[in-house]
Amino acid sequence: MSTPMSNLAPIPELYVSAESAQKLKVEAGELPSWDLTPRQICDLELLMNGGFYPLKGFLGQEDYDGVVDNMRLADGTLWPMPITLDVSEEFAESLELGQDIALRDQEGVILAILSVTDRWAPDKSREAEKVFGADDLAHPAVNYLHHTAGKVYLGGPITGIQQPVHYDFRARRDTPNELRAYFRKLGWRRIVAFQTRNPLHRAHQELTFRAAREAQANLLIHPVVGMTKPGDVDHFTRVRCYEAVLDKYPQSTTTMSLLNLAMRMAGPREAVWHGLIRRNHGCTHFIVGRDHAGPGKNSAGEDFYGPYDAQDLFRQYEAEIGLEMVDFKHMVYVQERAQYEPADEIEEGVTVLNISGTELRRRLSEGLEIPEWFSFPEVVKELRRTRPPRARQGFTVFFTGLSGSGKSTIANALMVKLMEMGGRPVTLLDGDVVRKHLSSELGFSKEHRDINIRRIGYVASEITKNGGIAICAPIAPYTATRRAVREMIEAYGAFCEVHVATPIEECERRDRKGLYKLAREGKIKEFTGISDPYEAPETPELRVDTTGIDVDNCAHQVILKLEQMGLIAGN
Ligand code: PPS
Repeated sequence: MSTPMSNLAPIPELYVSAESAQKLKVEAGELPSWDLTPRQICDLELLMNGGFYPLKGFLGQEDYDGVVDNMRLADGTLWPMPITLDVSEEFAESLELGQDIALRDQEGVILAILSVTDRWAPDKSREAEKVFGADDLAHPAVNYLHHTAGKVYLGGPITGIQQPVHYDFRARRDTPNELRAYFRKLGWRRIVAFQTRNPLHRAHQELTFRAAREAQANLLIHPVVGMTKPGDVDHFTRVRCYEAVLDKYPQSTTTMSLLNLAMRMAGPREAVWHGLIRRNHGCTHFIVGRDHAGPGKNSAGEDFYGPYDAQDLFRQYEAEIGLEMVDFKHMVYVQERAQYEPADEIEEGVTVLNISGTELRRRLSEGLEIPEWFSFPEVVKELRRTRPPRARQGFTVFFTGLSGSGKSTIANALMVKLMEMGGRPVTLLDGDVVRKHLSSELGFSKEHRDINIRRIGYVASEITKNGGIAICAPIAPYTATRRAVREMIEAYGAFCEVHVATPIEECERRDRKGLYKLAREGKIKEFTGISDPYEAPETPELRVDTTGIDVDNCAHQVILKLEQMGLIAGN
C-alpha cells in the first residue's frame, strides 16, 4: 500500500531522462501507435507528472475492478476514479499482451510508451452504476462512457517521454513538483487548494478568504482547464477572469495555477479524487463546497447527488487522502450587512440575495445588469466579451422542405433583409450552391444526403461560432440528421428551423426546374417526395406555406420569428 508523500518532498514522475527520451522516441516510431483522445491526453499528463500518484500507468483489470467496486487499487490504496485507456475493438485485437505501444497526441507527437499488460471489455453499465451512481445518460461521464469511449480498455505501466504541449497560459501551468518547489521556496507550509470550473464571483472570493483564514493557510486557486462540464464557460475566458480576480487577493498569500484535469463530474468520488490530486500538488487543505463536481439533474429531473454527499465521503477518507477538508456551505449575500455569509448561519428576517448560474446566463444573453455585489466589473466585462447579448451573437436559420417549395427564394429574400439591417455578416448556403461547391461528388442516397447536410451543418456552426448569420436552404429530408445539425449549432448560438411546408401538389404544379416531370417518368431516381422520403419536422421554430403567399411576406414572418427569439433587435 502506498503512503502519502510528505507535502513538499518531490513526488515520483513517470518521465525518463531527456537523453533516454530522445532515444526512446526514435525507437517508438516503429511501434503500433494509438492517437490519444483529448480526455486521454489530460489523464496521461497527470499520470506522467505525478498528479495521479501512486498510479504508474493506465489501470489494469484487477486495479480497475477494485477501483470500481470499492475505490481501492488491488494493493488496497485509496483511488476513486478509473483511469483507463479506452480503444476501439479493431485496435485492441491487433495487439499482443506484453507489447509496447506509442501514445501520440493529436498531431502525432509521441508522448509516452504503454506496455500493455491487460486488455478487457468492461461492463460499462456496472462502471456507470458504481462510479457515477446511475447508468443514466443525463450524466455527462456516463454519456461519454457509452457514446464516446472505446469498447475495450488497455492497461499497463507508462514510460513518459514528454509533456503534452500547451500554447496557452504557459506561465500559469505547473506540475506537482513545480508547485511543491514554489511552496518550498516561499516557505509556505500550509496550503489550502480551491478547485473550480467556473468564473470566480464575489461569493467564491469570500469563501476562499474564509477558508484560508480558517485553515491558517496560504491559498492556491487551482482551476481546471482540461475538460469540465459540457456547456461551461470556456477556459480561455475563465482564465482571463481569474487573472482579473487574482489582483483582489493579497499577493503574498495567494497564488493561482492551472490544472489540466479532465473532470468526470462524479460528485462525492470526484471530491476524493480531487483531494488526492491536490495532495500530490503539495497542498495540505482542500475546500469542498456545496454540490462539489455536481453533474446537474438526472433524466428524472432530480439531482444525482445530495448537496453535501461529497463532504460526507471526503470526511470518511480524510486521513487516507492525507489532506484536511475545509467544508463550506452555500454562501449568499446579506443585503442589510452588505456581505457574504454561509446560508445556514443566517437568521430569519434578513434579505438574502443570490443569482444562480442560470440567471447569470440569462442576464448575459439579454444584456441585463449584473450587480456589483454579485461579481467584479472586470469579470463581468470578460464574460460579456465572450457571450455578447443574443442580438449580437451568431445564429443559423435552417430552411427545410421539398424541391420547389420556395426555400431558396425565401432564403434569398431573408438574406437581403438581414444585410439591409447590417451588424453581422450573412452567408447563404443554398442547396444547389452547396452541391456545386462543397458536395459536388455526392448523389442523393440517404448516406450522401446525410453527408451533405452534415457538411452544411459544420460550415453553419463555424459561421455561428464566429458571430455571423448562416442561412441554409437544403431539402434535408431526415429528422435525425437535422437534429444532429441543430446540436452542432446550438453549441455556439441559436438555431431557427423553418419548415417550408408547401404541399407536394403545389411544388409539382410549379415544377420550376422540370425535375418532377423527369422524376415521374422515372428518369431521376430517389427524388424527394416522389420516390424518396421526406420526414416533415414536428416542432420547427416556424412553418410557412408559400401557396398563395408572396415571398416577401414569408421572409417577413422569419424576421418576426428572429425578433421574437431575441436574435435581432426590434425596431
Ligand atoms: S439534400 O437531400 O438536402 O441533400 O438535397 P439538396 O442538396 O438540398 O438538393 C438540392 C437540389 O438537388 C436537385 N435534385 C434533387 N432533389 C431531390 N431528390 C433528387 N433525387 C434530386 N436530384 C436533383 C433539386 O433541384 C434540389 O434543389 P431544390 O432547391 O430543393 O429544388
